[in-house]
Amino acid sequence: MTNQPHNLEAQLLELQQTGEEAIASTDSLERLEELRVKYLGKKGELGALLRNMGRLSAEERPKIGAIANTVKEALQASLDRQKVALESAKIQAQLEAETLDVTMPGIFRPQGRIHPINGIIDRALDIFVGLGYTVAAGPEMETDYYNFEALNTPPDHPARDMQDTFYLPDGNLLRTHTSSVQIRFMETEEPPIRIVAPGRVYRRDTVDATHAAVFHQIELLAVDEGLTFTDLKGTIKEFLQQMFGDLPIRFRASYFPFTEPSAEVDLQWNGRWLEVMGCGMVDPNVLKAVGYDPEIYTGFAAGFGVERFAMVLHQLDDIRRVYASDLRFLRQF
Ligand code: 2U9
Repeated sequence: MTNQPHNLEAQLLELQQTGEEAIASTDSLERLEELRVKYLGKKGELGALLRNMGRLSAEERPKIGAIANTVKEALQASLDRQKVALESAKIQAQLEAETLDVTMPGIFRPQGRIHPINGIIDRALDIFVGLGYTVAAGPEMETDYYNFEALNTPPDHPARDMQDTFYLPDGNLLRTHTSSVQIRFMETEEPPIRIVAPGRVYRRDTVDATHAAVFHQIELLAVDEGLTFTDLKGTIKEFLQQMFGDLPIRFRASYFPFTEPSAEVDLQWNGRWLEVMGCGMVDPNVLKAVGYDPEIYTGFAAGFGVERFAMVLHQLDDIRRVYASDLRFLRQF
């Protein structure tokens, strides 16, 4: 009989007890809110019990009303307590999860280094950029035209031999020098030009301690009105001084199909003359091939092998070691 005072009082006290137990054992703030609605909400259990109060006698009503108030306050107090407890547990868990244990060992990240070949390329390009040159690049697979024909290299020249050049099945080839880059550049640009072309080149050499089938070259080219062999010598002297220090150099007459006159450059290193570069005035036929008028323009060019520079500067006796990926060796640079 729900409308009897003692019964209602007992029901209120029971509601308080089960409510307090349920609230104390909640483990989430969402569940706690559900319990608040269940007990104290508009359509909650406490409200449902109190709707029966109208049937009570005038003297019973304030007594039950007072009990209902204490039940409501007790449940609200438990909800508040549990809310504070759950919120602080949540913050505590978050703090623990985000704690940084400074005594843990660190993560090992091996330190990278610039490869000795790239180190030389970087230094050389820096020097030429300082002299006003722009860096140019082009494809490693080339046509016969860009690698040989435009460079005044006659069809019977030994460099064109199957023994010396890697030909591809489609008739193209792997460039044997970066000069093809300069030809492509001159085809689209007008003088004055100052460019430096670094890159991989391929030769069908016998591989030994000082020769590789793939190596790196840097070539420079300047074309302008009135350039002379003196400009070439001055440029090379400045470059070699910045690269190796102030050592004696000498120019020896030589021959290349794409330069005339041509020279090789020797550097006195530890008392011995070492050949370090080739150079010359751009052959008028090369200028003609790209549509420059050789009566107006002259040019100078030079080239060197990066591996050879690396061997001299780092005192290496076998170039194959820089490509062997042996970190004990590479870490020395
Ligand atoms: C154009 C015209 C001329 C580039 C030059 C050399 C001389 C030279 C070698 C050095 C050692 C290649 O790495 S190596 O084997 N190079 O001796 N190179 S003149 O002459 C050019 C380049 C581009 C249009």
